[in-house]
Amino acid sequence: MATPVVLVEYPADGVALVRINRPDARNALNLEVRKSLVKALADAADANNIRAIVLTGNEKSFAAGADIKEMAGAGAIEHMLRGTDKLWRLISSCPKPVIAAVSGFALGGGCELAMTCDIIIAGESARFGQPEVKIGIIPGGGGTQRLTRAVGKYKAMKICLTGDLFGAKEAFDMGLVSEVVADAEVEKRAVEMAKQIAELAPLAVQQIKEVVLAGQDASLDAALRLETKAIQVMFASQDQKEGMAAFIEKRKPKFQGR
Ligand code: CO8
Repeated sequence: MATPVVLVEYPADGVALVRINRPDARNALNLEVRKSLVKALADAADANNIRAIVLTGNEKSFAAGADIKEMAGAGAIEHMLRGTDKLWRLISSCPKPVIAAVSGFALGGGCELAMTCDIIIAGESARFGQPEVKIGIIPGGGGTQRLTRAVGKYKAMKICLTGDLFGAKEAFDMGLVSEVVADAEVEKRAVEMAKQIAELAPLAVQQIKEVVLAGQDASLDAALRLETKAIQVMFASQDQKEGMAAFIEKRKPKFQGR
C-alpha cells in the first residue's frame, strides 16, 4: 500500500499534528495532498477531544508549493475543474486554531498554506517566498491577498514581483512569522503552544479566531461590534462561569467547551 501523503499524529492531549508527507517532492502540494489536508483538518475540527492543530512538513520542507509537474500541462478549464480554490477555502476555514510549524521551504502554495494558519512557528533556516512569477504564473492560493494583509503592500509587492526567497528572521521582522526557534525545536515548540491553547476555553479560542479573521476585512466599527457580540455570547457559556470562579477560588479552571 502506498504511504499516505498526509499523516495525522496525536502528540499531546487535545492536539492533532497533521504532517505533509511527500519528502521526495519537497512536499509539493498535489491534489491528493490538498484533498488529504481537507479531510485531516475536517476530522480534527469534528473531533471533540481535539482543540488545537499543528500543521507541518519535514525538516527540509514545509511545502515547496503547488505541484508544478501536476499543473504544467493543464489548461484553464481543467484547472478550474480541479477545484483547487474550493480546497483552499476548506483548508483555510478550519474553525479550530491551526499552528504552522515551518522547517525548510515554505514556497508558493507552501507559503500560502502557512498563511492560512493562525500562528506560524519557523525554524531559523526556514525559507519563505512566492516564486510563482519565475515560472510564469502568479500566487493563486491567497499570496497576493493574505501576504499583503500580513506584511503591507510594499513588502508583499517586493516578494511577489521578484519571487526572491527570504529567511525566517526577515519573515519575523515583517510580521509574517509569530516566532522563530532553533531548527530542531520547531515541532516541539508548535506542539507545546498547541497544548497550551488546547487547555484554554475552547469556545473562547474559536471565537477569537473567528472575530480576528472576520474583523480583518470589515470596517473597524463593524469589527468592534462583532467582537462585542462575541464577548456577550461568551457569558452564556459554562466555561466563562468556570473560568471566573476558578480565578476567584484560586484554582486551575476545567474547561468543557460548553
Ligand atoms: N512541484 C513539483 N515538484 C517539486 C516541487 C514543486 N513545487 N518542488 C520540488 N519538487 C521536486 C523536484 O522536481 C525534485 O524532483 P526530482 O527528484 O524528481 O527531480 C525534488 O522535488 C527535489 O527538488 P530539488 O532537487 O529541486 O531540491 P532542492 O533542495 O535542490 O530545491 C526547492 C528545493 C528550492 C524547493 C526547489 O525544488 C524549487 O525551487 N521548487 C519549486 C518552488 C516553486 O516554484 N514553488 C511554487 C510553485 S507554484 C505555486 O505554488 C502556485 C500556487 C497556486 C495554487 C493555487 C492553484 C489554483
